[in-house]
Amino acid sequence: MACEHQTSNLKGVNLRHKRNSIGLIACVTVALQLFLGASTKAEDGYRLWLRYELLPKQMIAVYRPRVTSVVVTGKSASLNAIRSELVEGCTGLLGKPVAVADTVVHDGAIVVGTPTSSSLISGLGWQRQLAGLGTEGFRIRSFKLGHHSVTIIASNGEAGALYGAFYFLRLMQTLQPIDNLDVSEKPRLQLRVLDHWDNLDGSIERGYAGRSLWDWKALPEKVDPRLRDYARANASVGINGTTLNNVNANSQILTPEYLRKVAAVADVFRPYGLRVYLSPRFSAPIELGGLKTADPLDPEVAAWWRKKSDEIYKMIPDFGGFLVKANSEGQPGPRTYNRNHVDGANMMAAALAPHNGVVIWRAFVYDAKPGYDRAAAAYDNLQPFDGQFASNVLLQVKNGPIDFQPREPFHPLFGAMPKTQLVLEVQLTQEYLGFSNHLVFLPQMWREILDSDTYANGPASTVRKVIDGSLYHQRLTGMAGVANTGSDRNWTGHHFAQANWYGFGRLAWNPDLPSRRIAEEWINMTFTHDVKAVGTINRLMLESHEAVVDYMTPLGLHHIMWGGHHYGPAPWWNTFDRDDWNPVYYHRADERGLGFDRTETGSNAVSQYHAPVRDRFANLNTCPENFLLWFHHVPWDYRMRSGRTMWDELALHYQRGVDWTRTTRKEWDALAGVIDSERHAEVAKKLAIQERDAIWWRDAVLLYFQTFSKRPLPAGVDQPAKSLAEYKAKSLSW
Ligand code: GCV
Repeated sequence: MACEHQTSNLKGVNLRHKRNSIGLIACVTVALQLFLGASTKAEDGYRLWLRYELLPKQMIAVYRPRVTSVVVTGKSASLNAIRSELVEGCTGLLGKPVAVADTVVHDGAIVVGTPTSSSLISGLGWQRQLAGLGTEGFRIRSFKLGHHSVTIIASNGEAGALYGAFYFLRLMQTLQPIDNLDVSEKPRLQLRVLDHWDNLDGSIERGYAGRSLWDWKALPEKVDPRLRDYARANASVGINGTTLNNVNANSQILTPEYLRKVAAVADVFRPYGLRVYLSPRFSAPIELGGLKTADPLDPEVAAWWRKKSDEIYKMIPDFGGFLVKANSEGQPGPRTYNRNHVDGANMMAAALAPHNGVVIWRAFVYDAKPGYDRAAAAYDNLQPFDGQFASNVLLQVKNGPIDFQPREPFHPLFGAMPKTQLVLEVQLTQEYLGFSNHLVFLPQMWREILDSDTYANGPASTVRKVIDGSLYHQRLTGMAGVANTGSDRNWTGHHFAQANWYGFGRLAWNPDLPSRRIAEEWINMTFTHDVKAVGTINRLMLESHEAVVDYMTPLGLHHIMWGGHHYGPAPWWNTFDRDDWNPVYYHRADERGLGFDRTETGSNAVSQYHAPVRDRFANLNTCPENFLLWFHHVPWDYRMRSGRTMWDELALHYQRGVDWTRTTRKEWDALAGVIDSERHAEVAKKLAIQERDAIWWRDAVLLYFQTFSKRPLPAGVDQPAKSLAEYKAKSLSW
């Protein structure tokens, strides 16, 4: 095994090793692992980033004197969770049992709790500081308590204390100093929610990692112990909510039978600060209540929702609220009854308000009208209602105006509804990005959105500032992610897809975090501390998004996937009744050129953006090339900034994407020996699929567009492996 490497450190603990010392560490590590029985643990990915494997020897020597006991007084379920997490984590990382104590008798105690749970903490006089951090924020300090050097992790809430405990563990997992701590943290967004598109029959819409984690048949009698690990993982990154069922909802979820099941799940999640939300079907008053209508202005309907909310809160006192998809893709909604979105959302909000619940209303609404641009639809449908939603309604807006494409410009609703509480919705599950077969690190893409400047209040009015309340000072803030988890042993299908779950939580906690830092943390916690390997993997992760865009939809192309399942290319697709479900609607290829004209000469959807973004996008000469075909119909011979024609540039992007998959496979192969063989082999298999798919994408798309461009492939682009007819004949399999 070639272990010549330095051990990674994120901040400054110097850990340079020579080959010999690493050899020694490896031996000691193996011996200790055998001693601890750690070697029996399969590296199947189940433990996610909470593996708590033995740290490098030098760090153990540094940390051990500072971590001798865990002092968590009190007996609530959350305090028990904190205690057991710290004991398990510290013992695993440091290779020596860490004692549980009631009080501080030695140096190195880790004292955790709230002023209510711990007299040690209430005696510190930190009331003012803790009050400023809220119940989810925490303070961590290296402290002299009497004669003893200890670490205090304190919060005004047990959830905050738990987050602090995970923060402290992460410091060790990522080899940071823990000897002089003075940390104050609080989440920047209030609602940090995973949305599961899980159906009651156990299937998952757009799920690529097995079946639903919620076994509705077995619940509430039998609760899968795995749910506790799900909650731990979420708490470790600060996720505080989970919507259990698909937004394409089934009314049954609101029956007493199912609510008992939901309550059983909520009981497991509660100690980890994870609140449960549900997606109700708007027509439930008809389906469950036997009413003739679900008209939101009908007093009987409103009364039904009030009663239902009361019933829910009796069973689940900390229930989060409703996530609603209404009048979208066939779902019923207020417009079914000639009412509007505000009527629907506010009626439900009134039912939840007495219990402090919220309504999260989705802005993913688009109509099927002739000549209509889907990219303009959500804005047209929702923007006029700015300022009219009740104070416990949030409007959840996808990152881009179409639908979780590999790359989209930011959604024009960000910055267009200053009097509405907007939540950013991103998709962890890779519906349009190669399912759980392709390595793509999504925080890189989400950063792009968060950093996009809307210019709503002049320069520096970024999407991040719209959602975190710094631009409009809204009461409620949030970020939601469509979950990528399932019953697969490794949770997400692809080991690297775990990083998207991790990264979502980290960004929802702090939307300013650089994606490089998120990746670096995750790699250290999940794979290795080897500096060289961390560097390589980090680079591959950061490059991955651009690579996927290159081989799927470069230069602003979008929605050219195979119809229905969305895996693989089908730019020729034109058979759906609805125009806006057909790829040909989006790319508009013809003899003249390629792309959707969204300027004044076309749909003018670009006008929904503020100046100067609007002007930059609208002008062919200033439009960023990565959005060129999103906003413009561009001649095949149009000169790009590189001096090449658009056609040549397009083809070279596809080739570049393929090349990336090839070099990535080689680089990953070279990490054999640094990464455990089990996960190494599994990732290698996925990378082989990714290369196969990238080639397929390049060939199928270029062959098809070539029927319009009538130009040869430029030098440097491989000749297609099959004919266009063959690519059209059957979809890429996954
Ligand atoms: C849950 C896209 C997906 C649908 C999904 C929808 C949504 O259209 O293809 O599966 O439905 O988005 O976000 O509601």
